[in-house]
Amino acid sequence: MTTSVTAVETTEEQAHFDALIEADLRIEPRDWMPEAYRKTLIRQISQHAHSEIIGMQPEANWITRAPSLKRKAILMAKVQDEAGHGLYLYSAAQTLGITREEMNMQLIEGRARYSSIFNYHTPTWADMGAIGWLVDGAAICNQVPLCRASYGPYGRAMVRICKEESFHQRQGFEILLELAQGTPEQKQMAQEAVDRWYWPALMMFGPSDDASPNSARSMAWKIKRFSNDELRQRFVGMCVPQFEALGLECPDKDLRFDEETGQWIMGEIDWSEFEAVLDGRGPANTERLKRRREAHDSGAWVREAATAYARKQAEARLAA
Ligand code: BYC
Repeated sequence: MTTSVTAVETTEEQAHFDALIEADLRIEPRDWMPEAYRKTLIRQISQHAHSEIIGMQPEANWITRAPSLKRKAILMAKVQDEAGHGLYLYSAAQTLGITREEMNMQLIEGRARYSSIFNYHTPTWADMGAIGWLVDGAAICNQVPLCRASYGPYGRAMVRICKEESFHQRQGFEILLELAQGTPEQKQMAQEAVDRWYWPALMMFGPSDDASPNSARSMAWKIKRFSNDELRQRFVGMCVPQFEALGLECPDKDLRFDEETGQWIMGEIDWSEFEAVLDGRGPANTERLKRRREAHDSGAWVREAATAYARKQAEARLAA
């Protein structure tokens, strides 16, 4: 008897959930949701949060060596923004019933994914430009549609994140523009950085649609609004005129415009490189996780102090 009542409730709840999705309304933390929807969101949002946190490292590498005080201040603000993005996203994931500590442990124990893009090195100042322009540019392309994700806390977090990413993208473009218009050596440095980051930025969008196991369901649930390939295509189309404005060359030598579809057709992506990075064998995977673990360990005293302070405050409130 109990089982069938539960079954009826679940069917009704499922129908209500389906109706909300169908009507393009939002699912909120208090709402019933299928377990698979909850799990998918926890997976995507926590991976996204981890990407923001690990993503601080390649740029933090240049804070002490930025070429001017102005550049240093801008870069510090940008890296700090990424930390903020990580925090909004962890908070959004927590509304789905996972703790911050669990997500953190998944990351530092190497059980969680974060974006492949942050496993590459930043050998020159121009890499700061290439990251801002290409990596934040790709992030905006992918994330603007996420502002309309069906899960309320995720979509709302994305609105602010996207505003900040726009600033990041423009500052990266401006770094590259200045270098591209500088001495031949500076222009060369800008070109080499773009050569390093272009293909990995295309890989940020994930595997091609026919190799993306999660896309169809995430799109049916309106978490993702466009497929990986659609967003990658949109990004390439955005980059072409910007390459021209910068006076830099696109590293994709097979890129061509298709008059019939009005789209840019890109050359072959080296998916074996993407798979290696996802498998932990990218240029910087090991050092990124090592650095994250060190930061976690060296921050232990801060967590202990904050916990002790909160306990004392609670005790004082009880005693009053
Ligand atoms: N890297 O079925 P698929 C930033 C995984 S940070 C690593 O297509 P899905 C910034 C995928 O997780 C912005 N893994 O999956 C920060 C899945 O594995 P699992 C980061 C990847 O989820 C600092 C498997 O491959 N942005 O902007 O439908 C400084 C199959 O893929 C990647 C986000 O996180 C990858 N590139 O689609 C500067 C955006 N691609 O979990 C800038 C939010 C795929 O099944 N996330 N995988 O083991 C998304 O939009 C989606 O999760 C993805 C993948 C498009 C990335």
